[in-house]
Amino acid sequence: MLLGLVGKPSVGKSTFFKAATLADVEIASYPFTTIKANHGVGYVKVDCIDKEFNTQCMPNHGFCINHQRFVPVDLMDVAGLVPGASEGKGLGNQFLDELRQADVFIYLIDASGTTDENGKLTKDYDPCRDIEFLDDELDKWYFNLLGKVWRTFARKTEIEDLNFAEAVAKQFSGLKVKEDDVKDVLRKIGFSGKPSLWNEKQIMQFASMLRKTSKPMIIAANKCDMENAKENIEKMKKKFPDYIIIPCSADSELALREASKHGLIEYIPGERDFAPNQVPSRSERGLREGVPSGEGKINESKINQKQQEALDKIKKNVLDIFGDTGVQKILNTAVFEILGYLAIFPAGAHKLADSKGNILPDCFLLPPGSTALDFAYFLHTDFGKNFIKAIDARSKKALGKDYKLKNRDALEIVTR
Ligand SMILES: Nc1nc2c(ncn2[C@@H]2O[C@H](COP(=O)(O)OP(=O)(O)OP(=O)(O)O)[C@@H](O)[C@H]2O)c(=O)[nH]1
Ligand SMILES: [Mg+2]
Repeated sequence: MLLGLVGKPSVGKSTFFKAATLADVEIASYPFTTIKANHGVGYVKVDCIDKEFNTQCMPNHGFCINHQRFVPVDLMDVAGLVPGASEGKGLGNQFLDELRQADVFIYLIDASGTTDENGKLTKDYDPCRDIEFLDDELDKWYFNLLGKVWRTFARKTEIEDLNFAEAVAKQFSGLKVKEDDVKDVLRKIGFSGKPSLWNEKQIMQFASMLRKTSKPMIIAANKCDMENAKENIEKMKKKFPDYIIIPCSADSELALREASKHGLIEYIPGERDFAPNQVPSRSERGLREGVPSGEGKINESKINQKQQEALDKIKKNVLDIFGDTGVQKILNTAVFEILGYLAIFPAGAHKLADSKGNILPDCFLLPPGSTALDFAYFLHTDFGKNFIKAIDARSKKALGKDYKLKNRDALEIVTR
């Protein structure tokens, strides 16, 4: 699964990417800092099932803190997109081709209204305009890809009497267009007449709807830590009631994750608070080292005053107002709510460890509608071919091949 970050220059795409992946990427306040795409691994957060089984998991991939399991997902950060990109403005939109395989787009918007449409510093810019032009440029990107081959392609499907939806899905499989998506779009637009005879406006409408279906999106209303952001977010929500808009401060999340990485604080991504990570007080150290202390407890925080002030600001301007920094919520909403993926734990009905003794080593993300048999095939083709039943590790009940998986299922696959 691939999550693609798109947005105009200087909105914080690379900051979001870095906060989510902790990869070393360039971040700067001037437009077009990123030219070459960044690829990395971020994580979605799942309530780990280890707690229910009274144990501690040992993940092969990702990690688990306080029974919160962080499952890897691929993220991509690309160059900034400006209005007129389809006509070659800015860096054009060719770089979007790298995002053809994206399953979902995260639109980064500068909710503070302090960057103009080209990513330059300004005042009182209306962020709603960014949503409009991004939609427009992405539609044009699809239109250009479809339009180039449309007449020849459509005529061929008509002459050869092919199933149109299937043919479209095949032709544009590089865009992750699925047959059901095409059917859905065709039903909604209800054009009569042969597709080879559609006019430009009709092809554009089709391209736009196909884009929205095959690349659903979520809006990260970034820089929510800044003045005016809250008002602007309300405005965006009012103007685009059908869009999922989540306030976000990528910069704050980055600061928290880095502080946590360096042992300054204890912070679990997505939480509404963090705690100072204190070195043992002198009295504790004294006791441990067998030296009588005689002193009261002295808290020696590792955090210096400047760091403390920055953390206080994050708490006051972001966490206390919005509940979290938004980064983790955006990744989770994209994967579990928009795409409807399911987190599934392979687990023996009577043994949670694998052959090496690792407890609940895996948690996999499966597409919506997956069945027990799909899960078996996902694990190994031989498991699929030789499938007898699945066993629910919680209830120990047997489940047939058509059993529809539920989020956080723990299953053993029994084979012949
Ligand atoms: N206040 C605030 N500033 C932020 C936030 N996120 C990013 N920034 C700042 O915005 C500027 C641009 O950030 P980048 O991450 O480089 O933006 P980008 O979208 O990747 O920009 P391009 O690569 O040029 O397209 C930097 O100065 C960041 O520090 C945030 O949540 N709050
Ligand atoms: Mg960048």
